[in-house]
Amino acid sequence: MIRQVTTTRQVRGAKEYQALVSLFAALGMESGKEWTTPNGRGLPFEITGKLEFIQGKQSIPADVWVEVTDLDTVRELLKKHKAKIVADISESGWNSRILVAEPARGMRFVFWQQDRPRTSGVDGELGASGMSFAIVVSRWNSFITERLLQGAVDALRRSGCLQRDVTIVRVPGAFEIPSQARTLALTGKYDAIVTLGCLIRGETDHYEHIATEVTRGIGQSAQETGVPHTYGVLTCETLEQALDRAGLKAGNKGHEAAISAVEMVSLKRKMSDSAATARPAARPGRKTKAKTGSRVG
Ligand code: DLZ
Repeated sequence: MIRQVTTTRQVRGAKEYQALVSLFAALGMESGKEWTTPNGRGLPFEITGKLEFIQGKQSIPADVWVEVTDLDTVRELLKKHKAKIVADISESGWNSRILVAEPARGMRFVFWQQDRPRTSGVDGELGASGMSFAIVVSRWNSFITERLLQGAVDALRRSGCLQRDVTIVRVPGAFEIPSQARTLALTGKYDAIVTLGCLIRGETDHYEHIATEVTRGIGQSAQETGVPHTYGVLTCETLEQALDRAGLKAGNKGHEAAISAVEMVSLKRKMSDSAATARPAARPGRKTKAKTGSRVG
């Protein structure tokens, strides 16, 4: 019978209306069509949610409860939008963290995030001391790829990796990255391979084919050699987009690929350490099979 439920909230002035609308758009909510009448205006936001009735006292009096995936980022956004924070992030007592804000006068929102279970999970660390890396970087679009390389080297050095433990290999274009990455992985000298390149759709014939082949080849080399490979190959629509991703607006993907490599090496070490401790001791009189093959990671 019921098709959908819309709950409405009325703000006092145009300024507050604008502030609320831009805050919720920044939080990633999809807006519908704004309507106007001589008496006012309204803008619906699409939500999937619940209509909850409560009897008795509400634990935190609020108009709307918004569950989020990353409360810390929401807090930053609230601050950026100069929304009033009534109660900063705290434990809720039901395995969640909550923050109470008043982005418009008298309108209270609880933003909350369910905590990740604390009992399980293994994370890699970000210290790269004692690790060795190979970076494969393509010369095609070197204006971009050299920036990615700078970002990657900077990330490794800042993570504690020595300069002598970073080998840089240049290849002609992105297409050559996978085969070179595999060659380096198979030497057994490197803990991880960082791959850097740049494909720009508007300027590349067979863009799709090259991009697919490069991505597949790098992934395959990682899986077949057992050496972590990280992906810093930009696949962009335009040169401007490539520039953004190589250090201007949207971070530096080379830097990110290098940090991921450090994390993957650490994770791999942790996993093999825990596998070694979990391995049952050989029973007396029973021969354990010797491991063969060279180390590739
Ligand atoms: C041929 C080509 C083209 C058209 N565009 C790019 C590109 O945008 N980015 C890139 O890294 N490489 C490009 N290449 C070169 C190929 O990757 C490859 O190096 C050559 O086809 C030689 O095998």
